[in-house]
Amino acid sequence: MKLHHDKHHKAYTDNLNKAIKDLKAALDKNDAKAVKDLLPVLDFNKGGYVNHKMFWKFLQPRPGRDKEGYRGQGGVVPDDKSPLIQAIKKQFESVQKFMDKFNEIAGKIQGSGWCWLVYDTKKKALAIVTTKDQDPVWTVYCDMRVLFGVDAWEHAYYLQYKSAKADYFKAVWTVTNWQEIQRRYDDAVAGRKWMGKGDKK
Ligand code: MN3
Repeated sequence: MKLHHDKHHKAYTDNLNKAIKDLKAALDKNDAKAVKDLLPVLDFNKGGYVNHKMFWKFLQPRPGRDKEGYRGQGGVVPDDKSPLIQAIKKQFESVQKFMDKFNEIAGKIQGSGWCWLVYDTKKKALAIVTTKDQDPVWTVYCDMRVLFGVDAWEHAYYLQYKSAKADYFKAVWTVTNWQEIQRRYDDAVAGRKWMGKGDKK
């Protein structure tokens, strides 16, 4: 996870900054071809940047102190008083069944992509959706607000889990930051806007 953050996330950030700089230069020079070539690069790295920025907030150390001395609320599911948990139970029967369904859908992603728990603002319901590569949810599903998501790129799990993708998805739930999902759910249901569509600063 640390390598994932330090190396891959830094690459998206650096590449995004470079693409913005190059695009500005190409626009200054009126170089239409360069602008056209840079737009997908910009999109990809922008998606990688925002998706990962959310992803780190979705994870937290477990309550017991870990190797590096961190302690958090990772994996601690809120109690039944939580409106989020009530919504999950209403729709998926139990938290476990929800997690199983999420892992099942995530496991079906072919190649690179992300699996997301979202709030459908039209249907006023939860949903599990996937996006490919680094596409952010709101560029594909404009009525959906992101509550939680898991990086299903191979670089997210190969170091620790090799090809055991299913084990990685299961392990994510042991460090999931449910408080963050709850906060996002409350904001989405109340219709409170976030900065930059998908993420709150
Ligand atoms: Mn990644």
